[in-house]
Amino acid sequence: MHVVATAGHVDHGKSTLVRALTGMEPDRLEEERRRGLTIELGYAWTDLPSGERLAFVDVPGHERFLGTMLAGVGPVPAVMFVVAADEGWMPQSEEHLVALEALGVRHCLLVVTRSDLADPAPAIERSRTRLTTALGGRAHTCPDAVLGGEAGGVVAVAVSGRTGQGLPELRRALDGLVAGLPRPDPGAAVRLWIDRAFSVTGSGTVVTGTLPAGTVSVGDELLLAGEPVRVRGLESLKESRDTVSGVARVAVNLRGHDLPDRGQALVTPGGWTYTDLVDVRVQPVGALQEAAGLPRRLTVHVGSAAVTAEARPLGGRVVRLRLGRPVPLHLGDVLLLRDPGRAPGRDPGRDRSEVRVLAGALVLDVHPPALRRRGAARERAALLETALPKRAAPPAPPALGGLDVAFALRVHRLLRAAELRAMGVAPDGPGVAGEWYVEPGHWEELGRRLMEVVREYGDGHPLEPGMPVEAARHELGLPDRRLVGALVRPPLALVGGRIVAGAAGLPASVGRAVERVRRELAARPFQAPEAGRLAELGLGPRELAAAVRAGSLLRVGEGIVLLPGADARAAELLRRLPQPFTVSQARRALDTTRRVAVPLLEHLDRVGLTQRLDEVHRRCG
Ligand SMILES: Nc1nc2c(ncn2[C@@H]2O[C@H](COP(=O)(O)OP(=O)(O)OP(=O)(O)O)[C@@H](O)[C@H]2O)c(=O)[nH]1
Ligand SMILES: [Mg+2]
Repeated sequence: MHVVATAGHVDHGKSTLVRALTGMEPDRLEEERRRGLTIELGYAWTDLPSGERLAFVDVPGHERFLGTMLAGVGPVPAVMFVVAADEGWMPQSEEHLVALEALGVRHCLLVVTRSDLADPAPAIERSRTRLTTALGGRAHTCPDAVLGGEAGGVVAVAVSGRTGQGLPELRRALDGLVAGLPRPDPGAAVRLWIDRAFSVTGSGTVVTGTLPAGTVSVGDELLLAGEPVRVRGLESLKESRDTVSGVARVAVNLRGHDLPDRGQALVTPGGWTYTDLVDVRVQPVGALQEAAGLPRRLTVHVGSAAVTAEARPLGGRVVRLRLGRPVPLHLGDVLLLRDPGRAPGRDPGRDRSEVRVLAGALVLDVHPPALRRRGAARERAALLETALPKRAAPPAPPALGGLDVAFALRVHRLLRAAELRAMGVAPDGPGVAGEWYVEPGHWEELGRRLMEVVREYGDGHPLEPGMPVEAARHELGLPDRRLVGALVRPPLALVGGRIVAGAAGLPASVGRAVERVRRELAARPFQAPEAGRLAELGLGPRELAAAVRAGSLLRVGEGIVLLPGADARAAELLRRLPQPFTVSQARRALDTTRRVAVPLLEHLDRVGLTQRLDEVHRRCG
């Protein structure tokens, strides 16, 4: 199935055309039929010559219902743009076009109707030029844009909804339009913006919307305004279904739930970030010249939602929006910014041709940090601009925005897999540690800083056997110890919960051998490797001397090496013995042999950690 929305000035014949194409009545309300005016969104569908099923979301053209028009167009990938031959391009034609431009809708078919009343040629000419400049002008961002005709502009069809003239051509053109639409991912996270909610006797609450991608099935648990709800039943185009994948019109039964408002969304748990603070990159459209000219108070439209917002320009085109309520968003979502200042009808002095749509806004961050320092706003704007992939020409639809895991990490440096998923940029490979993903340059920098802090710690605490992992985590400002663990690479080593600066400056093969010794010592701290073992590892007197100089090993006697700090640790154990003690008692306490115990005790005597009392006795502490 495909879904296409209508667009165009009031009374230009949108609903008449939908009726003629589908045989269904898009204007369901009695008031609509009485006034001959669309007020609410209308739904109808037909089968095209190719056999593809096409559903229409018919929008109102009256300027007062712009919000409803945007709710209809918001989640829909393509538009049938209707212009009356006898009236030509009109203010809401322009306003709707500017909205499509802002939203990044690039799939558009021009239909000049009421051709029985006037020659369609002038209206085609004027509208085609305008549509092509606004939408086709950025065709390089959308290679499959529906362009056509000799001039390479938007495809145009002349019809009459009254006489039926041109309808077969229109059906074929619609087939061409939907054939060019991207195939959405059925595995994508679901976000069904609710455009209608009602109660059905016996079934309870039903909500409807356009599902742009992903799959909804009966029994699924989704979130509605952050609260879990169960899908009790499902329909698409009046047919009962067990499962529906986008693009599709769907009606979801949420038995027992209160009636939600339009603009709420049903979403996959964990698939979206609910946020009321976003940093965006603004693309002015219509009359707005630059981001700095945005009014402070705005209405933000996304999907079928319209929320109030306060805008704070951060620098260049980057703007921070504080939304009136949290909405589920992804990086790369496109918001439409509208001036709420002058509501139509309430301000008779308003120029009726004025377009209230101001800009499209590409969501760059759904978790922006607080900006406290002077200059922080500018730095933030610069960071976001430089993190953007170079080829992107935002705002563009998500698939075209090119915002991916790498972008999110350039902005945040360090994120959990779940956070990335909720931002809409699910990682495909493994992280650096557990669920953590880190920007590669930052990871390298952290590795260098860890080396530094471990060295500094060693200098400040010469008697300790290395830096505790928790102290390093704190020093580097990391949120998880596992990250520190993953950063420990030679010449650093993890020994008994501490990080020791290993064989820095040694040749790689020696470094590796020293690491082996250090690992063995970590398990049995006072069982110094025997001469045979050292020889086997290629560690002769010269190599051992270098390792000792590098601070990787501690030499306590001829050919006897232990981990740095082993002497302090030995003193700690010896202090607990009944004083004075003998070599044998020390040997047992340290779980070692005389081969090590004797030179180690002599070393302890030398550094003052033990005192020799006579031939057999020593004291410690
Ligand atoms: N002669 C003629 N009249 C038409 C044609 N299409 C629509 N009309 C008339 O134009 C008027 C408006 O038609 P609608 O289809 O309601 O227009 P609309 O664009 O849906 O209007 P809104 O939804 O309110 O924006 C109606 O009186 C229709 O009968 C056409 O092709 N030829
Ligand atoms: Mg209508």
